[in-house]
This record gives sequence, C-alpha cells and structure tokens, in this order.
Amino acid sequence: MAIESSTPRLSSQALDQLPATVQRPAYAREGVNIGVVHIGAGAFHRAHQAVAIDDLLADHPDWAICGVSLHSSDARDAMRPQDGLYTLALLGEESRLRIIGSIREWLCARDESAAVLARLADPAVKLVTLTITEKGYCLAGQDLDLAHPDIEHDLASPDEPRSAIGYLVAGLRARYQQGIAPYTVLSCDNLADNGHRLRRALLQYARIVDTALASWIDAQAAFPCSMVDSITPATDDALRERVRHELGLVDAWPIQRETYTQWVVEDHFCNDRPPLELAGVTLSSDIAGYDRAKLRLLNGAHSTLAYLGSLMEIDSVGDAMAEPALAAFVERLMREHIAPVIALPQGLDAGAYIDAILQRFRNPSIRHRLSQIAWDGSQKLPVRLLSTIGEALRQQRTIAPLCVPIAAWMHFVRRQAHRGVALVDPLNEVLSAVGRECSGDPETDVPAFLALDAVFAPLSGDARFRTWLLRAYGALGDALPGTLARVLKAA
Ligand code: CS2
Repeated sequence: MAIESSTPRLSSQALDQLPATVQRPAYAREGVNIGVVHIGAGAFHRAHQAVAIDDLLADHPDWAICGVSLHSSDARDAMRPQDGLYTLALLGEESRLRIIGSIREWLCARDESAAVLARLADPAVKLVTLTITEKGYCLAGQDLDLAHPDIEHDLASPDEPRSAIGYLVAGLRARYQQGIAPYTVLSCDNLADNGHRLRRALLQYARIVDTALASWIDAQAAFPCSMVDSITPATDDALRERVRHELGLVDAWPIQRETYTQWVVEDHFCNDRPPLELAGVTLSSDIAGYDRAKLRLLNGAHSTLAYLGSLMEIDSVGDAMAEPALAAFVERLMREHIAPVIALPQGLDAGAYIDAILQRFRNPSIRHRLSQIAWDGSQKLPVRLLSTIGEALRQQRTIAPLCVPIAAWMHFVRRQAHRGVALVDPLNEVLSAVGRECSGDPETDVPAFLALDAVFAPLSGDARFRTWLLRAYGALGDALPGTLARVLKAA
C-alpha cells in the first residue's frame, strides 16, 4: 500500500507517544536476544506464536524471534522501516490494539540466504518454528515428494536451499559439522501429526544428502507435534485505517485475530525451550486428540462453509452463519457426523467445544472471508474432511452429509475454471484442467476428480464413497445459489 507521508510510521521511537489503551512491549527491545528462528513469518505466526513469545520476553529475554519468509520479501520490507514492530488487533467483545515486538529480525530467504543459514547455525538459536501451510511441507501422501521442483533443486544443491526442509537440513548440517546441538523443530501448521510427518520427510531428505547427518538428526533432534488455533482474517484496508486512526501512526502491515487463542505443544524438545507454559501454552505428552478435534471440527466446518458459502455467493464466515440452512447444516455435520466418529481427547466436552466454535464463527467483530479459507483445498480436504469420511466408513456410519462439502469443493473448482479464475492451490493447473472439462454431469465429473490420487488416494476406490459423492454432486449441481438452502435441509 502507499504510505502517506504526512502520518508518521510506527517505530521504536513512536512507542512512547501511543495512547495508553494500546499495550506495548513490556521489555527494552535492544536487550533481547534471538533464540528462535521462525520460517513462514506470515499473518498467522505474527498473530499467534509471536504473541506468546512477546508475553515472555520481559522475564526471559533470550527467546526473541528471527522471522524468515522463504519467498516473498513483503513482510521484511514492511517491517524493517518499523523497527520490526507491528500492531495486532484483538477482535472480540472488547476489541483492542497491541504492539508486538518479539520479532527482532526479519529476513527474506530468497535474497538473504546466507543470513538465514547463519542464524540457523547460531548456537543461541535453540528452536525453529514453522508456519509454512500444508503445501510448504512438499509431501506426497506420507512421504516427501521427491519430484517437487523445490526438493529436486535442493537435493541438487543442498547448500543453496529453497524449501523449508532444505533450510532446516542445511542448518542442522552446519551444526553437526561444528559440534553444536541441534535445534528443536516445531511445526505449527494445520496438519495432523505435524511433527511426525515433518520428521519423516526431513529424514528422507537428509538421508539423500548425507547418511551420517541423517543418523545424527534421527538420534539427536526433536520434532514435537503441536496444535494451533486462532482465527486470523487477512489484513484489509479497514484494519489499516483503524490502526492509523487509533494510533495516529501508519503501520504498513497490521494483523488481526479473534481474542481466542490456543497452542498445545508436545513436550518433547532436544534443546532448551522458552517457558511457553508461562504464556498460556499447554504442554502435553499426547496432543493427537486436541489436534484431531480442532482439525476435524473447526477446520472441517470452516472448509464446509467456504465451499458451500461460495456456491451461495456468500462472502464471509459471519454471513454464512447468518444463513439459517447453512448454519444448521454445519452444526449438524459437527455434532452428528464428525464428533461421534473421531476419538476426542479425554475430558473434552464435545458439545461445549462445538458451541464455542459456532460462537467464534458468529463473532460480529470479525470479517473472515470465505475466499481465504477456500485456498489450498487439495491440501486441506484430506486432513479436514476426507480422513473423517474414511473413519466413518470403517465404522459403517452414514457418510452422506460428509460428502456434501467435498461435492461443493468440486463444484467450486468447476465454477472457478469456467469463470477463468485461477485457484489459489498448488494443484491449480491440474484442478483447473479437470474443472474446465466438467459438464455438470456427476457420472463424468466426479470420476475425473476421484482420479486425483494426491487428494483422494485412500478413498477413491470405495464404492460407498463414490455413490454418496455422486448424489451430493448431482443435488448441488441442480441448485441455484438461492435454492441451495433447500438442498442442505435435505442433505
Ligand atoms: C482456516 C484456518 O483458512 C483456513 O483454512 O480454516 O486458518 C483457521 O482459521 C485456523 O486454523 C483457526 O485456528
């Protein structure tokens, strides 16, 4: 965005002039040291993990963050002129602004690769966290996708990596060669078993680069799993304007999120760690249950709203929840077709958890666009909905309603392709090609999607899945946006 010259910019110097209502770093920023490297320093990290660290720095100054973006320089270019400071708007009944200072250094790996590698090799860095989204792991099923262009590139030149895995291994290799203890690698992405999957992929890569290094990583490094939760709508002009108005300063890239936040981390570190529990983080020996509940219920419901809502030409989660048939459908899906199928963590009251999710979706202070949630469907659906369908099939339960959001995604892909709109999805090319060929006839369209192994592999041959998907696709296909509500009532 164009920065107005007349309004001063947020900076360390400007902190003293902020209104008293605005919370600011409770520590002298020049006195903190970098102990964490974060790869993927986008909105979610800045709204979530960076805030937990910000809470700790006054008493634990050695855990400041070096925020790395792998490809885009946007965050670095926006943050450096602001001394790395940014505004977080917490949106709830009492919305408030807070200035976050925990990211002390901002790097873009694309043009500062040496600086990133030096940070990763720094013995003071003991933890590397990641939010690189599902696609950033370059996986094909459970394995590393060796044909992924970034992985191919990195394997050919491991000292000049492009991918997150390439960077993590290059950093570990430098530490191995210099006798420095490895860092803990903590995935904070919406991926089931995120730590285990990352460990497996990273070891596959390391074994190709150097078997002795791979053995060292296998024996010495740790990859805890974690569950992250906080709804973080993309930054928009309304937020920039609110921040400018309330601070009297320009912030080139403020962030917004709901007040609710949760971070559950498996207590399995191979090096020192920040005292995360003091920042409200739950350390647990088994996070699989929390992870499942969040991914299948909240994220499953989100993707359902995203695709059905988009077909109904609805813009945001709040608007979708104001559509009675859609709200009722998503609630029924969670209560009757997801929660009973999945193993929930002991002590979690599924009813209350779902109530809370519905309330969060209705948060009137938030405008969370469905188009943002609709991104990367090919990566999200297997984790969020297809895994539940697989379990429901094993339990001989009905899967009819669970097939509705999958069919909605197929129609969404088809509609975007026919409108000539590219999808935000790593499989855009292949999906758009399938979508362009779709005529609306379930008998030809659905099999074309099911042939996409990367999305449907374990389920595509299941006759019950195919039958219910054909029905759902047919029912949605006949409906106009205004009449979709009737289809949902019957689903
Ligand atoms: C959303 C998530 O964009 C999406 O796909 O479902 O980002 C969701 O808001 C977060 O996982 C909530 O913790």
